[in-house]
Amino acid sequence: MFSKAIVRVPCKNIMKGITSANLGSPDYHLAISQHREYVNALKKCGLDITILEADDDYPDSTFVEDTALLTPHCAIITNPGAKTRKGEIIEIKEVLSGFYSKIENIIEPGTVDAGDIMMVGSHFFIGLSKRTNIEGARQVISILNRYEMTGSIVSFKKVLHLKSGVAYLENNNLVASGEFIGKPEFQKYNILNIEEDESYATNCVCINGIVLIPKGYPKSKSTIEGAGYSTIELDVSEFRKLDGGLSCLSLRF
Ligand code: CIR
Repeated sequence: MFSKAIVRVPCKNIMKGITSANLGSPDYHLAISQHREYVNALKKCGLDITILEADDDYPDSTFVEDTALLTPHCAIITNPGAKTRKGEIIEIKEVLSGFYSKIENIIEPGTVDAGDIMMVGSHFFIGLSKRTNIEGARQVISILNRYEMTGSIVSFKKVLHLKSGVAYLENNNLVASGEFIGKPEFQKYNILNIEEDESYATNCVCINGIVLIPKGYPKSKSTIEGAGYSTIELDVSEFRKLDGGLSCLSLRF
């Protein structure tokens, strides 16, 4: 169960965020209202929310998920792979020190975006990507081992982050699309297959039994509801324009 989340309000410079999507520039005001709805949904899932102020120095700073891996035993502050995002960790570390007595750090030459890390109980799958390198993944695993948790490495080719293509919904259910569906390491889970034309919906988040899903993906909604979950649909069009999605917008713990 999660009881808390940390989010950061999108900043005015959000249109300068990193993107590979060809969907145009995000609208700041729409992003603000979509973010407000996101926070309301987290509250409906029973979470106490810490809302950090917008930070114009970091256009991508609303995607707080990438800055830390939160485990039941420690927080691991990442070293984000993109140069323009590295400074995001400074304030996140301060905020997390109010919640965690054990704080660990990923250090150069290791880089990690926590969007590449999926928690399944006390095991963590770590995707190697343009943002997370092998050295960063090894540092994460060695920290996890010190706290009696485990980690393993997953390689992939097509998406930005591991959790762009796979999401664990608890109870052995795993949402997956594209190259992740056939991965040997995921075959022990009940795979809920997201079709290629709805692959963006793979980035959903299960919070205390409720699944937040992006609005506009009806086949994925019915697949997830068919597995017994209630869902909350949220419009995240402005975050999608920056390759971001539902999981990226919060740190849940
Ligand atoms: C970036 O490229 O870093 C941001 N524009 C999007 C980050 C999305 N984060 C995530 O998937 N965890």
